[in-house]
Amino acid sequence: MSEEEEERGSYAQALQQLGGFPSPTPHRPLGRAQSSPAAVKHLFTTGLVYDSLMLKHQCVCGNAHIHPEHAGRVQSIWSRLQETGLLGRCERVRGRKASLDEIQSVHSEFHTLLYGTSPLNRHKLDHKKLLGPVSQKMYAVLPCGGIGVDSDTVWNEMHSAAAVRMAVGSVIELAFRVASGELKNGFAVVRPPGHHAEESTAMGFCFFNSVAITAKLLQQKLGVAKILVVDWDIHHGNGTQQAFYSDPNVLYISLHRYDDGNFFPGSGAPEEVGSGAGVGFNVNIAWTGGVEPPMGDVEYLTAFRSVVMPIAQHFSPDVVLVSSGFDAVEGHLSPLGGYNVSAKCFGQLTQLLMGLAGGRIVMALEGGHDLTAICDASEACVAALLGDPGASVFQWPQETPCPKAWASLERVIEIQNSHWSCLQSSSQPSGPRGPRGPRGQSEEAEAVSAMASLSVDVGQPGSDPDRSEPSRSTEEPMEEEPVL
Ligand code: Q9C
Ligand code: ZN
Repeated sequence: MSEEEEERGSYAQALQQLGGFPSPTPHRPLGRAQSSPAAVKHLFTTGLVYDSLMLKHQCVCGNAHIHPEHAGRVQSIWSRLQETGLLGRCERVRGRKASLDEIQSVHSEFHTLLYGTSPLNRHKLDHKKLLGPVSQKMYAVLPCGGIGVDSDTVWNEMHSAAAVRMAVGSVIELAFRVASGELKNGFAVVRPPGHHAEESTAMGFCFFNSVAITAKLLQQKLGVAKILVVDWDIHHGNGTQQAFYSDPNVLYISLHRYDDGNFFPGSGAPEEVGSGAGVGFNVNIAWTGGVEPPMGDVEYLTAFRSVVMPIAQHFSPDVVLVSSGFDAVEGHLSPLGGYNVSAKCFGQLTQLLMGLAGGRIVMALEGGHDLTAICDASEACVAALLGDPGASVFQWPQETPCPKAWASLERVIEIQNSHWSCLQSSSQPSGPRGPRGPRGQSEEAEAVSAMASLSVDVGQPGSDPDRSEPSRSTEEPMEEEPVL
């Protein structure tokens, strides 16, 4: 069977297995169960996907030290999940290479062919589509001796196409199984990352936008109505924002280091709220103010409490996709990071998101290169997905965010509260505001009221006929209690 035939076959099989959305009960993949009745037991648990084909995307210079997005990243994470016993408690999902058609749900045909084909399979394609040796036209020779779009975004003419398609297809497979109710949730250990990849641009380690492609296919093939994409990689996901900028059915919420546009990739201003029907469905929590002090757990948890969760609950998604970069985790220094979020905090953020969409959450690795940090964070997130309470039952932080974080949050609230009535106006004069935090309550009472503020005014799923539309501040009265 040719590669393309193989893909069509597995895709048809996937569609057959998945049926409609949402599935009322978890179900098993019929094809596989029929062909080997005594074999695998499929459990309604966390799915994990990983394939060693992704290891082959490597600069031909052979020096992993000068290319931080290297194969050891996913290898280390996979080993950690094995060693800790987490892998054994999960369902392993088989990855596959995304088809060129699937990739074109987000990317242009030329971009798809340029990065989705290798010299060995390119001859099978219509020659009118590719004009001459693309490598000479599109890639630069790098100082290291390899080739690539830039020193970050390296290309291996023999192996990269298969690897980047495997990364995309792995996220698709996992997400379809979660969206259809076959799996509880999932984590994709994939590389290269994708959230910087735009329709026709590869950049920042990224060629194909796995999460954006997956969201498009969930819409087109499974009819998923509302998708939330949370992007907590330290960099703004310019490609994902672009893919859904005018789409009110995909809410993109990114938390990223912005520094007034001076941090890579430079996009992600809080004023970028979407266009047309999509106005209000793009939320940029754009940290500004450098790294003195660095943003950390308190800042990220406060952002979730005051912005991410209220908007997400109001939106009431059917599926949550997480662009799960771990380069905000402590251990990543400027210029590739600079923040101090703990691995455990990402487990807590995962717990919070699991309260959305009936728990249908699929996380896909994006950036992060400190091996200890990305292993610790992946472990914390997978443990959370499995429902491990551990010592980490979720608790809101007692401290208050640093002044620069406070200012960044006030800015996004000020901009987004005309679209989301669940956001509190931060400029109203009632009560003490600012970095000293809310009211003068005891720590315990504060934690309780913070939890309560999350469940207030978000409505029950299905109870609000207008819930997927951003509301106008003029339509509803201001809230009396400050959220921050
Ligand atoms: N001279 C991810 O984390 N570095 N990508 C730019 C500019 C780009 C990070 C340096 C870092 C990209 C997925
Ligand atoms: Zn990043």
